Amino acid sequence: MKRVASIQDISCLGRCSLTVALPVLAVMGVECAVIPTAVLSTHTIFPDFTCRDLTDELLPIARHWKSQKVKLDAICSGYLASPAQTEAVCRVFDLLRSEDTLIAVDPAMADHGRLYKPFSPDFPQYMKKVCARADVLLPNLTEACLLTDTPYRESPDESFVRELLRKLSDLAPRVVLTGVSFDSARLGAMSYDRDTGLYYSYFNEKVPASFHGTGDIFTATVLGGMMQGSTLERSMALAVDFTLECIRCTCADPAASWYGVEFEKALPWLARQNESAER
Ligand code: PXL
Repeated sequence: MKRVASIQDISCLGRCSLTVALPVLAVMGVECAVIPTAVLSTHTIFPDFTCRDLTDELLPIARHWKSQKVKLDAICSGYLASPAQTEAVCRVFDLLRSEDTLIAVDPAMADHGRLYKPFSPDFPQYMKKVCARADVLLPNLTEACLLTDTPYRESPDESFVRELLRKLSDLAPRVVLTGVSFDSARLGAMSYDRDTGLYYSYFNEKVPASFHGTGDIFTATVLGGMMQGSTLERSMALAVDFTLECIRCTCADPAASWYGVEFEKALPWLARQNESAER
């Protein structure tokens, strides 16, 4: 069985980060070890959330695993609570990776043109160093603009997105941009491989609703797909389809946007994809 380590926070309420990565990877038949970066009462979109930063625990956990000769097929980082934590995560990658460990980074720090509340404007400079360790980098459009010092555009055209992907590939050899849409009917993702120079895009239906935590679901699904032996491109297509499935399951509830998508209802769909992949 493949084993990945997921480095991100536990938001106790609001379906995101570890509380979605764990079930998604479990359904995909992948063991998910965790290095929690912080414990928050809720994700940071709720007002007055509490946060206990766990920066001091990250390296001790990694050193203990190293002493136990733990083998990791992948290490994936997501939401990090502070600049100091970005440096600790770089050291965790260096300590725990072996030659065939895939490093995936979701620079979960911004959306809809803005940094998340807790971060100061210089945070992307710190996050860039984490991204530079990645084999696969998975930002959304806002994060991609911040990482490449590109002014944010709400409705980018294809040439803008291609140029953004190319700039991102200065940080990591394979990049996947999420939340790509060139018209009102379709939404998906676009990738670029620096070594082959190939772009790939995959779209599905665009549902006119926005939910918190969908990026975390997308990243966990891409990682799960790759651990199942699929290519990055196939894993990305699966992640687009699964994220849409989660959104479809959620649309009926008008109060859902802060509580994250009702991915629990879509997990059986994801499990069925494993069966067809095995056949
Ligand atoms: O979904 C990204 C995310 C993860 N963790 C926390 C967040 C967010 C986005 O706001 O606040 C704590």
